Amino acid sequence: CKGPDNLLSLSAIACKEVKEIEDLPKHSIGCDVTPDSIPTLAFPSISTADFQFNSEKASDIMVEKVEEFVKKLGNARLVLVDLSHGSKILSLVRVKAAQRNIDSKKFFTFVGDITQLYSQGGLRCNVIANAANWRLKPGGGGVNAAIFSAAGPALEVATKERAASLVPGHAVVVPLPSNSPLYIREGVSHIIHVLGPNMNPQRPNCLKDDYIKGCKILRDAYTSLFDGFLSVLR
Ligand code: AR6
Repeated sequence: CKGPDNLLSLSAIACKEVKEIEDLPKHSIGCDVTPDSIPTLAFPSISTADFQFNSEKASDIMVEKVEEFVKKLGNARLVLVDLSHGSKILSLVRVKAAQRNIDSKKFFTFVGDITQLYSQGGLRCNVIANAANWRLKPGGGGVNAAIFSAAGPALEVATKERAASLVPGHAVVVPLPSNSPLYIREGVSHIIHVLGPNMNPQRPNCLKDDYIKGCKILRDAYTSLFDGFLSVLR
């Protein structure tokens, strides 16, 4: 913190800020201080809102899969995103990731809209995941509606070129055309659509509380999502 006298108070303030950032707990919100160039996958919690999958079970599976994949990431990182500070899934995952000593530079949580991570949150993510529906159609609410709406018609066209539909437990990587607002504004180059298990009787392929099948499908969904991200890195 040494420097010319006239800069002393400024550098003291800067040092205090750095200290406060260093003091942030692991897996806390606001870890947006790392450089923009790090390849990053931002993903929502698959199946835990509209698809009504149990959050405790989902957080166990997510953290288990994150632990498996962080070893394969090189300098890349994974970020779990949700809209609110009160998010139950974010709290559960933070605790479980810390218990397993997962490197908080490689995996952390972030509060924000997944379609505005750079413009509103300062967090650059070149790949974002979508909790999709089996038809790979826009709308329907949740993160799917937000991503299709923010990406514009270019995403629907690009998605159709890659796949007509998705089976639960699978993901499809879609390169985002450079004229998409999400590419231009947020720097997103790929969307990975993932279809998780559904426990909501109002939605297709409901598993009717069969958590044996459901847990397997959710594991497969995260494997397929993270494999998709690794394929983008290659
Ligand atoms: N940014 C960040 N996180 C979000 C956003 C957003 N804009 N919107 C929702 N979340 P959901 P699912 C969080 O319901 O349970 C759709 O209708 C949300 O708080 O989007 O897999 C599709 O068409 C939750 O933590 O996905 C499918 O039919 C997480 O994203 C169905 O929902 C996932 O919530 C998929 O249901």
